[in-house]
This record gives sequence, structure tokens and C-alpha cells, in this order.
Amino acid sequence: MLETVTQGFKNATERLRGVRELTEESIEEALRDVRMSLLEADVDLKVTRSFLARVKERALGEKVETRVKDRSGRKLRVTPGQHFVRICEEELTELMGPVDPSLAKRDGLVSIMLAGLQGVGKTTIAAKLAVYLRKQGRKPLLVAADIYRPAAVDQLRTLGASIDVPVHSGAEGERPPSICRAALERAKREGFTAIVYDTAGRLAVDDDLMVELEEIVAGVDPANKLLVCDALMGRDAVNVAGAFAERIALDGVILTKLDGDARGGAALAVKAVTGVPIKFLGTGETVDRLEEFRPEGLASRILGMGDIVGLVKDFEEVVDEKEAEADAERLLKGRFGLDDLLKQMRMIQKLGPLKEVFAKMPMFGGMADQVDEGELTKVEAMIQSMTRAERSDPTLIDKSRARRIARGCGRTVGDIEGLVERFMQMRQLMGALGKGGLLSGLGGGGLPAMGGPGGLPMPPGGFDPSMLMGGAGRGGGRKRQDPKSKKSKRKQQRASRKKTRKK
Ligand SMILES: Nc1nc2c(ncn2[C@@H]2O[C@H](COP(=O)(O)OP(=O)(O)OP(=O)(O)O)[C@@H](O)[C@H]2O)c(=O)[nH]1
Ligand SMILES: [Mg+2]
Repeated sequence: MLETVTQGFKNATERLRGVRELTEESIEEALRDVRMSLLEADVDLKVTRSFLARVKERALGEKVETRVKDRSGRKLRVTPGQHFVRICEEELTELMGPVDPSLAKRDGLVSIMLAGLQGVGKTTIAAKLAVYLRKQGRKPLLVAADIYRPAAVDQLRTLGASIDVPVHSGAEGERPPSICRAALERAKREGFTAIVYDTAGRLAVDDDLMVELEEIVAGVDPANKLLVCDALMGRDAVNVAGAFAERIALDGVILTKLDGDARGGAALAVKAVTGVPIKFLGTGETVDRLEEFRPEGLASRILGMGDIVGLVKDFEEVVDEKEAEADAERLLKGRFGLDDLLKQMRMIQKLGPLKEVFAKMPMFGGMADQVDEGELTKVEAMIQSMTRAERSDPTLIDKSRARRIARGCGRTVGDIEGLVERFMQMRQLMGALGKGGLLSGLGGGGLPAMGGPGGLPMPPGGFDPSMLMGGAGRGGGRKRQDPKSKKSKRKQQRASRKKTRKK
């Protein structure tokens, strides 16, 4: 999603590479790329203009410190281009923010009315929200208030059945405002603690639709009146959102189909236009694809840096900080062995499905689809068949050792040699990255040092990302480890050390 804008920012930073300071001229030039990509992504013109003006003003006004200290006191070098990226990121965050995934409740009931044009994903979001609310311990009721499209009620019923959430629908010929009122009565009577009204969509904003929504609002007074927009709407989203906001007092916006469109201009402008926060993102057709909206996350994804904050947060949950920092250091100095790889693989497994982990990484986002978890399970098995010495120094692995390892894990000698070869490449690459300073701090919980996109050293011909992060194939059912249970973790480590010593 939003690849167009990402490319614009990449081009802009590329232009600023090697620039000594941010002058009006160099900023203007960089901003030209950004402007073009924003317009191409169909971001509203006014929003684009004011965004660019703010970035320019700040970029000109700020003194560029080229040496800064990160949180652990380490000195880092920052280029003007990286400063520019940081300013853009902060302004993007500002443009799309704030963070507010909260849902209002009244008398213990979370009530949500979904409104929006035809086909934007209201019904899908209704089901997603029901799942979301149930995860929060609520008992949700879905309400089919779309009586115009013949299959609409059935669609919601099917969805409801698939997630095991009851769906309230009206009698033959009953009007939506009356259906909603009856549903609310039922919810109170039957002890539901959340209710989601799925209303009808129209091809364009028309008065009938608005009157109906106003009647529903008057009848059931939903605590959350949410406008659903899809990312494909671009500039139109602005007019539509404006029209809805004029008639009903919106409490928030939900953006859908962020997975589908490369342009996604609506995401950037909708908050500025409606003045209400974006609450959630829909990122796929299935009911689990709902995310609470975090502007920083989206901003850094747009800038092509991946959602590092999100990833770091995930990391903090599963990783012992000190240990991670030491690991990261060694990693970035190119001094690590296959045993480190194995450890990292296991850590990554705890973060969730690999594809999602990769999507959040700055460099690998685009490769997320290529990750093959099954391959990674094989890698894990191969490493486990090696001795401790071989793991820490894979150069030891000659033909005869490779044969023994291959026998141990049921793979071919070629597989083993391939693994070692790719591992050596990767180690070299990590060393190069470490010198660039990009990833320093990532593992330790701190933010990376403003590494700009485009400034990354990459090996010729690229490398296999799955090699870097390791496999989740085997650990599908494995539970996340409680970060506090360090005792049991240490015990585990001791046990595994013992085991390897024996070998
Ligand atoms: N890729 C993708 N598709 C989505 C997403 N949300 C919804 N869709 C698809 O978009 C289509 C329309 O979704 P609905 O939920 O029926 O939209 P609606 O707003 O209820 O449509 P009407 O009731 O006709 O106004 C369906 O094919 C959905 O599967 C999403 O986040 N990503
Ligand atoms: Mg619908």
C-alpha cells in the first residue's frame, strides 16, 4: 500500500544524499519529488500544499546536528537527508494522527454505527469489529440495517455465523431506523455489551441516505458514529467525508483496503478533512485483518522505513533487553555464528507469523510475500545437527562434516553447503550494515538512528531474507514467552547449553 508515496520520499532522500546542509534549494528539490508522488497518490491538493509548506518551514528552521547521541549514549552520525526524513515522518504523523483507537460506551454498551459509500467495506468491518470487541471481553450483536441490496442481510448473516456472533435483522418491509431500535432493545434485554449497526451504502452521497442515517442516529444514538472509507477513494474521499461530516457528527474514520492500493491518498488526507481521528485500518478481506490505527507506524511505512516502532515494541515483549543489545552489537560487527542465527530464529518465531514480521521491517517489507516458513524449518533442523564448534565457526564445515550433518537432519550435502555459503554472505552484509549504523539499537529497544531509505548498503544481487530472520514453520503452536519469566528462560538456556556441550 501507498507505494507511490513511498517512492516519492525515497527519491527525495536520494537527492539529498551527499548534501552537506539543508538549503532552501536542496529542500525545494527534494520536496518536488514528494509533491509529485502525493499528487499521484491522489492526495487532496490543499492537504498536499500545507504538508509541504510545513516540512519546508521546519527543514529550513532547524539546525542540523550531524552528531547525536542515542538513548544508550552512543554517538551516531546523522546526515541532512536523514534529518529531512525525520521531519517528514513527524509531519506525516501529525497529518494522520492522533492515536485514538478507543470506542465510547454508554451504560456499559459499546454502540457503533458504520456509514459510508457502497462497497467500501462496511459489512466486512462490522464483522471485524465484532471479533475485536469480543477479544476485549464484550458480547457483540450485529445489526443488518441494509435492506436495499438484496443479498446484504445474507452477507452479514453468513459472516456472523462464521465468527459465531448473532445477527439481528428486521421483518419483511421493516425500515432501517426501526430495525436499529428493535436491535438496541434486544441487545439490552439479552445482555449484549456491544452492538454494531451495518448500514446501507450508496453509489454517491444522496439525501435519502443522509436522512436515513439521521433517523438511525435519532433513534438509537450510537456512541460511535464511524465513517468507513476505502484507500482507493483518493481525492474523492475528501468530498465524501466532508459531506457525511456535515450531516452527522462523526466520531471517527475507518480506512479499509489498505492492502490493495498503491496510491492510498485517502489515508493521508481524511483526518485533515474530517477533523476526526482515524480509528482502525482494514488490511484484508478476512475478519482478522483489523489494526488499531497508529499514525507513526503508517508514517514510517510510508517513508519506506517499515514500522520499526511496532516491531521494536513486539521485540520488547519477547526479548531480554541486555542480551539483545549484546547480540545486536555482535551481529552488526559481523561476528556471529549459526548458533546466533538459531537464537534469532527462535526469537522471531515468538513475534508471530513471519510474513507479518517482515512487512514491518524497513528493508524486507517488499519481500514479505517470498518468505517461506517451511524452508526455515529446514534451516533450523540443519543447524541443530551441527556441533557447537561448527555453529560458532561455520568455516570448519568441510565436505566430510557436511556429510555427517546432512545425515543428521535428512538433507543433502548440497543443502548444508548452500546454507553455510548464504550464511557467510549474510554475515558480511550485516557487518556492512553495522558500519552504516542503520540498525544499531534495533534489537536493544531503542529507535534506529534515523537511517534513511535509499542509503542502505546492499550486496550485489541481493540476499535471501529468510536466511536472516529464521523460521517459524515449526513453532506454530508455540506460546509467546512471558518476558517476566526470565528464570524459566535461563533454565532453558542452561539446559540447551548442557546439551550442546555433550555433543
Ligand atoms: N482487499 C480488501 N478487500 C476488502 C477489505 N474490506 C472489504 N473488502 C472487500 O470489499 C468488498 C466490499 O465489502 P463490503 O464489506 O461488502 O462493503 P460494504 O461497504 O458493506 O458494501 P455495501 O453494503 O454494498 O455498501 C468485498 O469483496 C470485501 O471482501 C480490505 O480491507 N481489503
Ligand atoms: Mg454492506
